[in-house]
Amino acid sequence: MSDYKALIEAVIKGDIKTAVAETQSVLDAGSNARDILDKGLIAGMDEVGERFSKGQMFVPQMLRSAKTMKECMKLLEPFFQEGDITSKGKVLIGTVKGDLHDIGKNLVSMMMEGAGFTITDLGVDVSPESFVQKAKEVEPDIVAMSALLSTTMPSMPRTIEALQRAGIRDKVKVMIGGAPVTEKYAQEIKADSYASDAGSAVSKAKNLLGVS
Ligand code: B12
Repeated sequence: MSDYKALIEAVIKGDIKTAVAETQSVLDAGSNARDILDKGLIAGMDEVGERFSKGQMFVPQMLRSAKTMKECMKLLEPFFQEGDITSKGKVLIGTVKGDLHDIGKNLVSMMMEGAGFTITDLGVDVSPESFVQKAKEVEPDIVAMSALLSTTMPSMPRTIEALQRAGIRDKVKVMIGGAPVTEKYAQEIKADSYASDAGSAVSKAKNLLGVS
C-alpha cells in the first residue's frame, strides 16, 4: 500500500517539483495510476478547496495547486489510454460560459479518449452559441458540459435550449458534470446523463451510446 501523504502535501503547497517527483516515485513503486489520481492528486485538491472555503488559502495558491496537479497528470496520462482503434463515438466537451475550471473537464476528456471516444474539446468559458456552432460542424454523439461554480450551472440548461432551437437536441445525448452538479439537477434540466467522476463518465457515455 502506498502512502500518498507527501504527494497530497505537495499538491496543497503547489510544490510542482516535489509533486512530480512523488508521482514518479509512487508509480515506480508499483501504485496504479487510478489510485494515485484519486487518493493523491484529487485528495490534495479537495483539501485545497476546503482551505479556500475556510479562508486559509486564496486564488493564487489555488492556481498553483491546479498547475501542480496538471503537471502530475501528464505522468499519469499514458496509463489511461486503452489504445482502441475504432472510435466508440464522438464527444464534444467544454466548460460552460463564465467558468474557467478545466482540470475535471480535462480529466473526463482524457479518460474518454483513453476509452476510445473521439474528443473535440472546446476549452473553458464556452457559450451556448459556441456549443451549437461546433455541434453542427462535428456532429457529436454526446455533448458534455462541465461546471464548477453554482453561478455557472444555469449555462447548462441555456445550452440545452440553444441546441433545441438549432434543431439538434434530438440528435445528441447531453451529459453533465462538475462538483456542484447533481443527478437531480441533470433530471431537472432534462440532460440525458450525469456522472460524478471521470471513471463513471466513461461507463455512462458507453451506456448512453449502447457500446461496450
Ligand atoms: C483549482 C480551483 C480553481 C482554479 C481553476 C484552475 C483550472 N485550470 O481549472 C482557479 C484558481 C482558476 C479557480 C478560480 C475560481 N474558483 Co475555484 N476551485 C478550484 C478547486 C480547488 C479545485 C477544482 C478541481 O480542479 N478539482 C479537481 C477535479 C479533478 O475535480 P472536478 O473539477 O470536480 O471534476 C471531477 C468531477 O466533478 C467530474 N466532472 C467534472 N466535469 C465534468 C463534466 C462531465 C460531462 C462529467 C460527466 C463529469 C465531470 O469528473 C471530474 C473528474 O473526476 C475547487 C474546490 C474543489 N475541491 O472542487 C475550487 C472551487 C470550485 N472554486 C470556487 C470558486 C468560488 C472560485 C472563484 C469564484 C474564486 C474567486 N473568488 O475568484 C474563481 C472562479 C473563476 C471562474 N470564473 O471560473 C468554489 C466554487 C463554489 C461554488 N459552488 O460555486 C470552489 C468549490 C472552492 C470552494 N470550496 O469555495 N478555482
